[in-house]
Amino acid sequence: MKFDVLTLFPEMFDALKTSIIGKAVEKKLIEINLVNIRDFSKDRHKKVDDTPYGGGAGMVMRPDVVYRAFQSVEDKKAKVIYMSPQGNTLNQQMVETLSKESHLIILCGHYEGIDQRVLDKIVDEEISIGDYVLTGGEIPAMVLIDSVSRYIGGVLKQDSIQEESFGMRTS
Ligand code: 4FM
Repeated sequence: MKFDVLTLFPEMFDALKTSIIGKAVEKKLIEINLVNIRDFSKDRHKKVDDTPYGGGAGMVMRPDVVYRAFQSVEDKKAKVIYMSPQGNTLNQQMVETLSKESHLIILCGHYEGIDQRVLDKIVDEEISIGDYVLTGGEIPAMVLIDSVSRYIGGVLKQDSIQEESFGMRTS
């Protein structure tokens, strides 16, 4: 399984280097490629935010910058996921379904969100980790990577997936 993560804060994902996910990367069972959206700003000041198209309060991430970051990893076979409180709430069934994909591209939003025009163009599925608002999609992306990776063969020691689900209803 390959994960490409489009983010303004790639350093946050250092947390995944420890523990079981770090081991899975070392063993090449999963691959996590971090793409810094800011690298795709053409502005001299590396600006990535803008006032919303059509008006409104706050700032959104610029669609052109997000789109160029996406194009750097674009793959027709990949599923593109946007982490947002407006998405479908993640559950174990969705995690299991996503683990059958070969390539996930995860977009992490900041500010008041991402310009809707680029979301409409590139995103296949909007997913939330719960009904609360965070400052960014990075922690949700880590939750998604961690939960999905447990289903990849060899990541957990044998039988753990079922055993650890004993106390929980997954259907
Ligand atoms: C906040 C993204 C506002 C977009 C965020 C907007 C979140 C969540 C989350 C930050 N992501 N589950 N809850 N992201 O709060 O997934 Cl507009």
